Amino acid sequence: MHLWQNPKSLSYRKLSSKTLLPIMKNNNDASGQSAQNRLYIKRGHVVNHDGMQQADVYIEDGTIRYVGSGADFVVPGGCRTIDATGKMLLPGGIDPHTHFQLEFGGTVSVDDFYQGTKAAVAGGTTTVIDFVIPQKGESLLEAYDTWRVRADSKVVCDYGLHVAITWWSKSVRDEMKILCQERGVNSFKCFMAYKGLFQVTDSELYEIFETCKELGAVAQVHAENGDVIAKNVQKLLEAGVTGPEGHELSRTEEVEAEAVNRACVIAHQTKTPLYVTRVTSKLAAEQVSQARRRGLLVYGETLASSLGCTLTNVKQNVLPYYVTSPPIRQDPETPRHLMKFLALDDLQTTGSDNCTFNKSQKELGRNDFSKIPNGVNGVEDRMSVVWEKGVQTGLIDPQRFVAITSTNAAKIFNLYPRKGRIAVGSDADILVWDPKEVRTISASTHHQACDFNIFEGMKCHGVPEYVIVHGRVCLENGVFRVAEGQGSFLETPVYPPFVYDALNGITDRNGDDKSARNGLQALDLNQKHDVDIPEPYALPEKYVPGPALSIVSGDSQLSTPHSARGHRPDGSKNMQQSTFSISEELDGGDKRSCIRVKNPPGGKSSGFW
Ligand code: URQ
Ligand code: ZN
Repeated sequence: MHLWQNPKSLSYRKLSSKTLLPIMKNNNDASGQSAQNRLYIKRGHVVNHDGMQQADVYIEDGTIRYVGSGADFVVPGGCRTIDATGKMLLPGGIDPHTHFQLEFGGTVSVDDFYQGTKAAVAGGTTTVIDFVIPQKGESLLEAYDTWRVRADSKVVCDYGLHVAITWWSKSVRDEMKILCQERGVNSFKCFMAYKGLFQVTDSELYEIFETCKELGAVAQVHAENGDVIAKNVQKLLEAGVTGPEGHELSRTEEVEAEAVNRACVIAHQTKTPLYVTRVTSKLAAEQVSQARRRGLLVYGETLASSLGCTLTNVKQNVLPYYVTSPPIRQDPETPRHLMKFLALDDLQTTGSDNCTFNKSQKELGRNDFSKIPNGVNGVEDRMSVVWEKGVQTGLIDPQRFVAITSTNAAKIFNLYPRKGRIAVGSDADILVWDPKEVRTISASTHHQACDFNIFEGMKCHGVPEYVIVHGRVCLENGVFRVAEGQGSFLETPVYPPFVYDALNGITDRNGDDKSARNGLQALDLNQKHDVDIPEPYALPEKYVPGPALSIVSGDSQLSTPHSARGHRPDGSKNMQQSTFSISEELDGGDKRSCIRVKNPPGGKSSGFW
């Protein structure tokens, strides 16, 4: 039995490759929140990646049980109600790229799994995917156990794990198979940089990608040319350039773009779906765009740091605090270009790569920029930064915001529709989002553990008024209610349909045409001064509830909506019909654990029957 597999944590049931929905531990945990297991959010503007609808949402035992106009729903007793009039309801953010408590550069990143996930929740992110990074020569399974022990007792929201492949051998290949088939891992990252530390060769990349394809896993890359960087660092230091400006000089945009293209070619040669992490420059984003447009199955991620910052006006004395790889760029146009690539679906996801170090730790590179620990904050700031740079500028609408901050990551890493959607049967990870509220980002108020914030002073529209995690109100008007360990490890099953169906030329699970550009603006990438950018999206003035939202299609594992039962076929309301919810086991069992009858026409219910 592994370190973390004590009875308290999780009972793993073998995941069939068909199982879409990760298995979660029950919700009656230590946080004391299970008493409040019913929540009704009324009159909100529900936004999913593929539609917006004014509707009420009912949550019970951490799962969404009803989405609809409310006309056919009687709020059960003991239920808390939140009035979301004038606010949006968004799926909780999913950050596919964090590094909590990472040993790196001779030190350890200061956000651990408690502080880091607490900061995530504070900013509206309710699921994170962190990286197991074994040292060269270290067993992947042992490294995985180490991360589980660090995380399971601390996380305040659900989390998954990618695994980095920092060296290559038959034993690594064998352990990848175990990780996929028995540990709930479905993605592996290769570093093309950090020569001598994490970097692998092209032929190793080729074989690792082949193994990912055989396992139904997603191959990821950190794309920079590590050999060129090593030479540049040596040359800069020898020329006496030891300050932090040497970091970006040693790894310019073309050093990133070359590696992105090389990774796309190797993935195409091995017919492996590829996820390019943290694209930071226009040149690199163009490589992803061109690869996708020539039919390669490549997904691109960019970061809050690249969307919200440039080095243009950063003073020399604070430059070390902005050191991350690939670098935050000099070009002031970069944030807008990257947001346009997201608007055009040339890039699909936004992450944070939250790997925070305090100023004192960054001083380790005082006399040699290559010794500055790489990494910056972002896990708490991402949602507001993306809203400000995307929706507030008119480049994307709220649906696209949901896609790039939540749904696309859920689909690529096979957490959808349990995560990344507001629909019956999905986890109740929901934000009551105020698009008009403005907040100023600052290290003096953030929840990240670091003593510096790269977005210091940035004003952002778009603030979570409530953050609901598994049906628990964890953040309410700035007041936090979280408990260490209330989150769970999320198994990410192999063969994500969104990826592997597409690889086999099938449209994705929802029947969306892979090339569908729903909700996207038709922007001209090269037009310098966009003249026809629409006004920023604004909520309709009048509240006109629409019909119930479409239920997640085709998955019998999700509970059926009661509203369908509240009316006769001719649509008239059946007044004899009691209003009830079915608490069905979401793992697809056809048994009904209970039918709760609430306030039937004859009076109070006795509870279950
Ligand atoms: O490179 C990574 O992803 C890790 C080591 C975090 N640091 C960074 O600069 N991105
Ligand atoms: Zn990273």
